[in-house]
Amino acid sequence: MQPQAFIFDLDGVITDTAEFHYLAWKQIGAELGIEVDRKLNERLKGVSRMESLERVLAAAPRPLDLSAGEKEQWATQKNLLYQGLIETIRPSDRLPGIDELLKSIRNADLLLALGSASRNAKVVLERLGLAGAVDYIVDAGQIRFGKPHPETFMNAADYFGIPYEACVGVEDSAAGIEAINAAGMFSVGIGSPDALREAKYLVADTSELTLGGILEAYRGDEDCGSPFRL
Ligand code: B16
Ligand code: MG
Repeated sequence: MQPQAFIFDLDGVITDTAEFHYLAWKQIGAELGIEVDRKLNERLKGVSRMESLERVLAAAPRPLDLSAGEKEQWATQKNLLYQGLIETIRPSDRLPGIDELLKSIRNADLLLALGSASRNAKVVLERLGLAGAVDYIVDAGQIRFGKPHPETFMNAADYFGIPYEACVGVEDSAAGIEAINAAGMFSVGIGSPDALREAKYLVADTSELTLGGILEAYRGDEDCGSPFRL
């Protein structure tokens, strides 16, 4: 089978907003007396704002007994910091290789969707000058179960009306790869084998992504059903 659609994550795949999320959580952590390091940050990638806050709070040296209202305030505070950081985003902030990959997907007449957990996804895509580049944007506000649940990716395939196994999902987070695999789609990971060991096809960074490479791996996965790694 040939894939019919690509579903891209945004943060850490199309642009490096993953770093901005990290900086914002690091600052919130500092205010709460919690160290947010890169190891903890790996576990915040791809998961919702509130779930990220819960994971940060779970790393506190002593339990912090915050009310639901206080948690809301910290999450809002983090989002304000994040929104300040993404104001500078412009088209030149698209990650290496992404323009070429999006163009190849278009030229091959395949469908394109954005499957991000971020409620800021639309704004970021607009600032990158890519709002018109995708056929569909999954609305994170409408998703009941965030990644690693497959709903985000299934939502895009259902919108297109195509089978899940005809979709390729592209992700930088362990939660996202788990979600793609759980949907029965072909998972492409960007990052380290340590963090993304479940990816069916793995590259170290976006500059290594090519449509030809992904299609070859997709067909190889169909033929032998075993994971393909670069
Ligand atoms: P927001 P993605 C995710 O985006 C981020 O990876 C994750 O760190 C963030 O907590 C989540 O979006 C929610 O973002 O606070 O902007 O709604 O990687 O799924 O594109
Ligand atoms: Mg991501």
